[in-house]
Amino acid sequence: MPTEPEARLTSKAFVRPGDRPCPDDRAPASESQFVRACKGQPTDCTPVWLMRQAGRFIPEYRQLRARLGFLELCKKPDLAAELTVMAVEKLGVDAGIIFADILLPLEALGVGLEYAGGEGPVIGRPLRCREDLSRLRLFEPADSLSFVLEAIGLARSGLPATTPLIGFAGAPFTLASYLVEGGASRHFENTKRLMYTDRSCWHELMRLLSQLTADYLNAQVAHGVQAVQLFDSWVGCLSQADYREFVLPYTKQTIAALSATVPLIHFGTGTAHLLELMLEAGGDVIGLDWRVSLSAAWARLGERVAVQGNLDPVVLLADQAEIKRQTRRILLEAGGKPGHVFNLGHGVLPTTPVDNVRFLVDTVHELGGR
Ligand code: 1CP
Repeated sequence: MPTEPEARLTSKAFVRPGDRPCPDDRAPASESQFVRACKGQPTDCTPVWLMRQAGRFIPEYRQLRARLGFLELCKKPDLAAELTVMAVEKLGVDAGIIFADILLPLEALGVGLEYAGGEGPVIGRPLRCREDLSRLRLFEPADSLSFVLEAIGLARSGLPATTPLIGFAGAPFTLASYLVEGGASRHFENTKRLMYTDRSCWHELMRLLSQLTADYLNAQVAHGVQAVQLFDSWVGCLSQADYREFVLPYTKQTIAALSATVPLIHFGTGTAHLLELMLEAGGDVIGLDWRVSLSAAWARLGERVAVQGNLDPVVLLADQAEIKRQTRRILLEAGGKPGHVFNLGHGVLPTTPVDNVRFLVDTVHELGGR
C-alpha cells in the first residue's frame, strides 16, 4: 500500500547568515542570558522570546496542520521538536518553548479532548460535580505524556547547546476552568459555581491538579528544559479574596514541589489586582500582560523578582515604526535593571506577519544591549 510522504519541516532552510540571539551569548543554555535574566542576574542584552512563538502565525505550521490534526501533531515528537527548533531559527529568539498545549494533561485524565475546526478546545465530558471527579483517570506524566517528554529530548538536541528550552504547564486554576467549562469561557460561571457551592469538591480537584502539574513539570525538567512557565491565563477573572482562598494554596503547592534547579515564570492575564498574590504563590519571574505599566508593576513586586513582558500582541499588527516606539518604551520602563525578559503581554496572534516578529526580536537586541 503506498504510504503518504512523511510530513516534514526543513527548519535549517530558515537560518540566515548573521542570525544570532542576544549578541555574543555563547554560554551553555543553563547559564544563557535568558536564564540569567530569569534569576535576576545582570545580562549583556535583554533576552526575548514570545508566547505562542511556535504556532499559528507561522505559514509552515499552518501547512502541516492542513494535513495533521493538532493533537496528532503534538503526539509526533519529531514534528513537535522540529516546530520548536524552527521557531527559534526563524525568529532569532533567545529561547525555545516546547510545542505542546496546556490541555494535554486533561486528555490523559480521560475527559475527552478535541480541537474542533478552529473553534478552540472542547472537553467531551466536563467535570461538574463530585461524581465526575471520581471518574477522572489518574496518570503518571512519564507514561501518559511521554510524547511531550520525548519531544523535549529531541528539541534539546536539535537546538544549539547555548539556546535554552522552556517547558510549560497550565496552572491548576486555568486547567480547572477548561475541565469544568468544557472549553473556552467568558464568565467562568460553571467554574465559579462549583467553587462557591461545593468547596470540598473544588479543593479536592485543585489538590489533584496541583500535584499532577508539579509531577508533569518535574518530568519536563528531568528531560532537559532550562526553565518552565506556569500559564494561569484566565485567573484574572477572580477577585483577590477568591484567589487567596481558592487558588493561591494550590499554585503555591505546585511551585513549592518543583525541582529548584530551573527558574519558573508565573504568568497570568488581567492580573493587575493579583500581582502581589501571584508573587506570594511563587515564581522567579512574574509574567505581566500589556494592561499594566511594567515599571509600576515591577516597583510593586520589588526588585528581588524578575519580570517578563509586556508588549501588546496587537502592536505586532502595526507598522515597524510603531513596533519600535513601543519596544523602546518598554525597555525604558525596565530601565536596564537585571531581571527583565522581553515578551508579549500574551500570545502572538494568528494574523501577525512573521516579518514583524522578526523585526521586534532584532529591535529588542539592538535597543536592549547594555
Ligand atoms: O504556539 C506555540 O508556541 C506552541 C506552544 C503552545 C502553548 C505554549 C500551544 C500550542 N498552546 C500553548 C499554551 C496554551 N494553550 C494556553 C496558555 C497560553 C495562552 O494563554 O494563550 C492556553 C490558554 C491554551 C489553550 C488553547 N489551546 C487555546 C485557547 C482557547 C481559549 O480558551 O481561548 C487554543 C486555541 C489551543 C489550541 C492550540 N494550542 C497550540 C496551538 C498551536 C493551537 C492551535 C491549534 C490549531 O492549529 O488549531
